[in-house]
Formats: sequence, C-alpha cells, structure tokens
Amino acid sequence: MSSTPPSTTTGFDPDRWASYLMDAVERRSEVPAIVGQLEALSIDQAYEIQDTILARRVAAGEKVVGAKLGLTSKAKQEQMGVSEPAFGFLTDRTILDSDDVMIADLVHPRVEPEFVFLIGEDLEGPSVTADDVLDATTEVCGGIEVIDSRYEAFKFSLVDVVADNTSEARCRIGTQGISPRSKDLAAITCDFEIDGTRTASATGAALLGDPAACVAMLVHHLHRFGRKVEAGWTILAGAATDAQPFGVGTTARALYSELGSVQVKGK
Ligand code: OOG
Ligand code: MG
Repeated sequence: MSSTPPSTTTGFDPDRWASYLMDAVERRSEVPAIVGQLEALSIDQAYEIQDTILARRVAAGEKVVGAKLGLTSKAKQEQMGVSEPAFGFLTDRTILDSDDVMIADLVHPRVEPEFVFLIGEDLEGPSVTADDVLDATTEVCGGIEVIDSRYEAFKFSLVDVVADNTSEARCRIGTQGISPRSKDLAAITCDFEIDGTRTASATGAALLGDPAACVAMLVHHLHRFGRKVEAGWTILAGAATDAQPFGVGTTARALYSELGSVQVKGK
C-alpha cells in the first residue's frame, strides 16, 4: 500500500497553514500574510488551505450551509487592492440568528451589505448561466456580512484571502426576500449606514453587472473541484459597496429598495 507522501517533499504543507489561520481565529489575533513566508503560493494551493480548514471545521461539528463570493464589485476590489473575485464557504457558525454580533469573538471585523441567494435546486457544471441560477433560486434577500480577515491590518493578496476563506466570519440574512424573477436584481438599490450615517449606495449591477452572474461564477469555480451548489444553500454574491469598521456599540444597516432592511449591532 502506498501512502500520501509527506507534504515536506513539496515544501508546501496545507495543514500547517490551516492551523496558522485557525489559531488566529481561536486567539482572536491577527497574523502576517502567508505570501512573503513562502517562496510561492498558487491559487490552487490557497484553495487547498481553505479546504483543509473546511474539513477540520466539519470534523469539529460545523455544517456547510452555503458559499460566498468576495471581491465581485469595483468598490470592494479597489478598497482591498485585489482585482479578482474569490470564493469561500459558509457554515452554520457563520449565520447569525439575531442582530447581535459578539465582537470579542472576532479579530477586527468589518461590515458590508450583501445580495443573498437562497437556492432550491442543485446547480452544477461548467456552463450554468445567470438564467439557470434564477431558475434554481427560491428567494433573493438582503444581508449584512461581517467579514474578519485574520491578516495584519486587514491587508492581503488574492491567494492570502482565498486561504483565509475570503475573510468569512458572520452573516445576517434579511427576512424580506423576493422571488428572483419578480424584479430586475441589477436595479435593486442598497443604502448602507453606520450608526445612521450613510456611507455608500449601490445597485445590484455593481456585482459584475448582475448578482446572478456572480452565483454562476461560483458554480463554475466549484465545478473545477468536482463540487456543486446544493439545494438548501445560502449564497452571498458579494458586497456592492466598500466595507466599514465594526465594533462594540456600532449599528450597521442595509436598506434595500425591494428587500427591506437588515441590521447588525456590535455587542
Ligand atoms: C474579502 C472578502 C470580500 C466581498 O463581499 O467582497 C467579500 C475581504 O474584503 O476581506 O466578502
Ligand atoms: Mg462579502
């Protein structure tokens, strides 16, 4: 019987970097970016680290409930200095069941408004279209994502943020969903407010022209790894505006033209 060669033979050890990032979450302390500590980190190796983290979290009892896209808007790409979208996973730990966010559980959280897809049918393959996504979606809702990069000063390259599960931390999903074809999703507006002051406004079109096209991109990404978007999943299509700092006492609100409003409070 042959066994998997130790990753030291390649000089890349996904387990080691998974522990590095999971320890940062555990200790609520930021760590230096991975790039700079390795000669090179490819995008596939970064997803290998992300997968290792997912496998460990599932082994510890978390359930996968969906996936997310990051950096799908110009506003986010410019804020973070990363010009390509990235993909991550959501577990039951991610989804908030009240507006309250325990800041002490996080490193240095930020908040951003999201377009959220609740999926009713599996979506699979390399040629899924935005139209197919609308067919498979039961509801589109507003949401607020609490992101929390584990990296120092919230600074990272594309491969770093992929390894870190695209800064996934928490998410509050709105309750006022719409049927996906009842409105033009690109035309839905979102005003984002911190403590009652508007920080930015955007429409669904900010997400690669169409939030459903973002979900199709996620399906293509998962297909590369032999996976699919599953019935019952929650998908975050990405933030249409830049993210804002979030701490104890802060209230963030996203007010959508068709999806009601969503809020989170730092506790
Ligand atoms: C990466 C995650 C970005 C989004 O919606 O663009 C993201 C980050 O900015 O830390 O979730
Ligand atoms: Mg986001």
